[in-house]
Amino acid sequence: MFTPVISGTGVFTPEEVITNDELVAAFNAYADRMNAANAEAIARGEMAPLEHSSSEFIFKASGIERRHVIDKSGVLDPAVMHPLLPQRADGDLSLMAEMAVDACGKALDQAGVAADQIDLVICAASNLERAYPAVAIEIQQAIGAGGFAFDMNVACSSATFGIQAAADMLRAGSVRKAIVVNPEICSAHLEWRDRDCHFIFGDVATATVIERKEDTSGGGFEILSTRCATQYSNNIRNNNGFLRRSRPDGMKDRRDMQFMQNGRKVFKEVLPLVSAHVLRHMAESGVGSDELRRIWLHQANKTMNDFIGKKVLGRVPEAGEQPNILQDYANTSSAGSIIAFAQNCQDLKAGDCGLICSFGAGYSVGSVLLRRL
Ligand code: CO8
Repeated sequence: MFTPVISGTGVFTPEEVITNDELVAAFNAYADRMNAANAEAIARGEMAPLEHSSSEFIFKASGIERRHVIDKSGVLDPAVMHPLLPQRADGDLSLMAEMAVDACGKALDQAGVAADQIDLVICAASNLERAYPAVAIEIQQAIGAGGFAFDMNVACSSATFGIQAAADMLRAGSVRKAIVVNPEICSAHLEWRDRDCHFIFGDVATATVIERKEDTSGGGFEILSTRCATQYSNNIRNNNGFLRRSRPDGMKDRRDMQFMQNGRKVFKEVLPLVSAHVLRHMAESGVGSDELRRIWLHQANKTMNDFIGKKVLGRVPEAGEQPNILQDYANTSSAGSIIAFAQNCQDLKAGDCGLICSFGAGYSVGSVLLRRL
């Protein structure tokens, strides 16, 4: 058995930023247009008017201040309300692969690994921009990796589930160097016209290089153990899929073809699931709360993270122990906990333990216990 080590991470951050104020101004302009266009139906009581969104609510409910997106022009145009992402020719690099190549390049540089040494590429994300060929295989070719590649989707837990898959293959010896990459174009499956969720997501890509311990020059993070768990729930759902066109109403603008959630229920049901999962994982691995120097959590909601941090550590986390990045990135699905890790791990000392944990649709929870080398 070999020991897997995270030796590098990379983050691709889109240049365009939407602040809460910009987002709310666009949403409110859209709501006003809709209300004006449907004034008679509203007056007859056949339709409820759309209510305004507010920056204060968004910050208070989520902790989000801004988000990066691939295209802000369409999202902020009240007549469009979605990103404008032109269809690319089949011979061109796809958008997910383009984001992934940038993140992979940064992760490989940090690890000091040449792309042609990689023999496993996992593209793990909440949604793939096409059914096949696998985006991972396109990324494999674009970066010049060898071996094999495949896609996987466990929504917000895709990165940790991908890390477990790669780490297990590394342990068994079937691969030598892996990269798990998470290109998340959440802006394209968010319903920007729904006040309840229009503020939640942003775009980003992260990449994580995993190698055998004996192949690294030190300084990485040994993967002590991983745990994944799932429990079926309809509370976070997106019905878009290839069956859409075969349904009689297939081409209609159906709300269920974008991200939908029952946020309150998710909040209440996922918190105990995650806390119990992490505490069990730590107990089984013989790592006590007092040994945990850092927790890099999924970035969906600040109150949620504060709660989980307190449960896991058994006290209110001190500043920096449980870093949040969602104020700058919003929820970036599977990439969130990896951004938090990538941007807040280098100050840990040899022997320090930390835990990456993601959770989301499915429901799904994935945790990765690490020790700094
Ligand atoms: N502005 C002003 N008021 C608002 C707004 C708004 N934008 N939105 C809602 N309100 C109002 C509501 O109407 C409600 O009013 P009333 O009390 O009169 O009914 C009031 O504010 C409170 O509403 P909520 O109870 O909904 O507000 P919450 O405090 O629960 O906050 C959150 C809403 C932030 C959504 C919160 O419930 C939350 O964070 N829940 C957990 C979310 C979560 O973790 N989801 C994870 C899903 S992501 C995942 O797994 C990956 C999916 C794939 C990625 C998809 C990419 C697009």
